[in-house]
Amino acid sequence: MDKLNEQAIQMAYDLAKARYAALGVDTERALATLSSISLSLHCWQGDDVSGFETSGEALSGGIAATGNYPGKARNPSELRADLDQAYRLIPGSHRLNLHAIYAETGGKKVSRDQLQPEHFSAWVDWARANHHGLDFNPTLFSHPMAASGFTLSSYDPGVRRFWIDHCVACRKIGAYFGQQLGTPAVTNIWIPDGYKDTPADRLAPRALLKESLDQVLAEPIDPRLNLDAVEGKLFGLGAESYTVGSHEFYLAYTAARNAAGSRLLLCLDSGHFHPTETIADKLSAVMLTLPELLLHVSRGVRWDSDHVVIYNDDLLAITQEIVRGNYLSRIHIGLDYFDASINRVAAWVMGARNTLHALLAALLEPVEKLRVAEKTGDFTTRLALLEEAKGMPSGAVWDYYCLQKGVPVGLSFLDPIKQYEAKILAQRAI
Ligand code: RNT
Ligand code: ZN
Repeated sequence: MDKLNEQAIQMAYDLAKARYAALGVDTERALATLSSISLSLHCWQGDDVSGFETSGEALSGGIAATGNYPGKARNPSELRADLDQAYRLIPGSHRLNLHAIYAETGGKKVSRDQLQPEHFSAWVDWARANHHGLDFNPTLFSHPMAASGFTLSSYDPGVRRFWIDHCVACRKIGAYFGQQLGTPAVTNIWIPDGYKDTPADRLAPRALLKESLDQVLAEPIDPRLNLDAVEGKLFGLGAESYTVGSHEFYLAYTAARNAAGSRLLLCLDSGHFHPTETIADKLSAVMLTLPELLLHVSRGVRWDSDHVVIYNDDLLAITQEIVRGNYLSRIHIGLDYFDASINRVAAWVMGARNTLHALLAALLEPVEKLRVAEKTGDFTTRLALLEEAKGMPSGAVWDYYCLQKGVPVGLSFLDPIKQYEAKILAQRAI
């Protein structure tokens, strides 16, 4: 970045700052808040949800990464190098979200119900050195024990036992992350269980799931080390007619557990509802009762397709709700998509930058003025303010933020990615 551009960015920011000040919005305060937000980047964007298990089962569970862009990470050090490259281009300090299949077992086959903290010690060393908090997920798919399409809700007690033990092992690994890194891990359980066709019994698998979850969560863990979350869903590929772990199931389950004094987060994935249904309106509905939430920010196109998160109205509606509701300290924000048709590092960077930019736009809203207009019944002013906000120069504030944080401004984030692709990714055999 040459001097002239820096000056131009500074000048554009100064003008933007004055425009926002006229609306009663303090850009410096917005930037300070933005700087305190840590997104959890999903490790699985880097290798199409493959993981490093020696058996290397194909991706299952009704999710799919499509595309065959060259250069996917083939081992933990490649994945970490790709992540390092991504984090260098994202302003701020951010977390990493790991899945159990990213364990490093030194070439030894370790059954998922036997996973130990030591199998993640290299991730912890890397996270510590780079100031990333870690989050975690048991992997209840891509495995022979999930071949029937059922895991924690299977009619087979042996299958349930295996997955309960896996989830228990994962909570301990989450606590180890929290203890090693001084920031609690959010350990999120998502199961693929469901039927392709109309079930005769919708209740029995849910009763089994409830029983299994009760066992998984039986042992309390210090919330300063690990926080548990459960993620519902509407349908999966091959589970179009019935999903055991539906949104309502987990909403009721988390509400009941929290009411009984144990902390459990509900996870809302923005791709897990009907295509015209968005999660923005759900936040205020659940945050009155639930203490904390986990978000999986994703983008469904026609179905739960996990496209790269873009700066669109859906994303803005989510970030506006987070900011307007003052939920930043109670909502953990993670990304969740997997696109194998474009450069995978760029996919991480764009999704993260878009999410941060949308959070900034929300932080720059004239919230107080909007509230007054609404409360006094002045809906004309409310509409005018909302429309005005759309044209305000949040991009100039965003550019200045990137400059301040020492990351590329604007499209120049692509240059290092193209160089990395030519130098590193292109050398990897498919
Ligand atoms: C699947 C869920 C889940 C996964 C990851 C890989 O529909 O969204 O969060 O994407 O666990
Ligand atoms: Zn998800």
